[in-house]
Amino acid sequence: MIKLYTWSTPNGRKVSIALEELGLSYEVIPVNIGEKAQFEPDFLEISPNNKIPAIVDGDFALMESGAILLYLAEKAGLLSPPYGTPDYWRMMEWLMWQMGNFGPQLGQAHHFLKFNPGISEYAEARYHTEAKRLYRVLNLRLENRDFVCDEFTVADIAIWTWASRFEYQQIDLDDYPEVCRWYLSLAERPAFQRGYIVPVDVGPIPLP
Ligand SMILES: N[C@@H](CCC(=O)N[C@@H](CS)C(=O)NCC(=O)O)C(=O)O
Repeated sequence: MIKLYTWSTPNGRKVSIALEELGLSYEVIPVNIGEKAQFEPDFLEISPNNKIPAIVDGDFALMESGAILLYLAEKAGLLSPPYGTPDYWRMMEWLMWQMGNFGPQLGQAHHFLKFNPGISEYAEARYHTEAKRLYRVLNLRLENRDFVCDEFTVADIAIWTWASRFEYQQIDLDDYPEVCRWYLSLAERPAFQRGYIVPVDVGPIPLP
């Protein structure tokens, strides 16, 4: 059974939602990052960068949500096009877009806009502007598409969990109609609803 070390955050939920979508059985080990549990020596053995999520499958430990999503998709043989095909690299492109942009930049928006308002007008404007730019990029990509790639993949899961914090980012999803449609359609999936409340049920999925 896969052990999932996680907390109720966008990066953590990527993995619980993927596990639910893939139908893999897993055991949850909550790592309360608000109480600094990510710095405990036992957890650092599994996740040397002191961040959730991480998994342990047998005696194999893996950190970094993007790597974990690819590992799980490969293990289950689902949510990823065949390795090496153009579709595979398209999925990888959007997964890397999330890991390098629609995650780190939105995380900065959370830091300045939601948790530390008034500390830096410059940083608030910078990350809000960047958040809006990223939503415009995603909106364009989703025109005439049900999913970020031609089929539903782990890239959708990775991007969706960050979009679910639209309120923190001061983003009005109605300004991005294609994103809004895609977001709502995924929010209806039972696996998203089950994975969203792991490890702590903090209430329903936010809806615009
Ligand atoms: N690139 C990493 C980022 C993971 C990450 O930032 N995790 C946050 C929660 S979403 C965390 O554990 N923060 C605790 C800390 O920074 O001490 C991934 O995608 O897994």
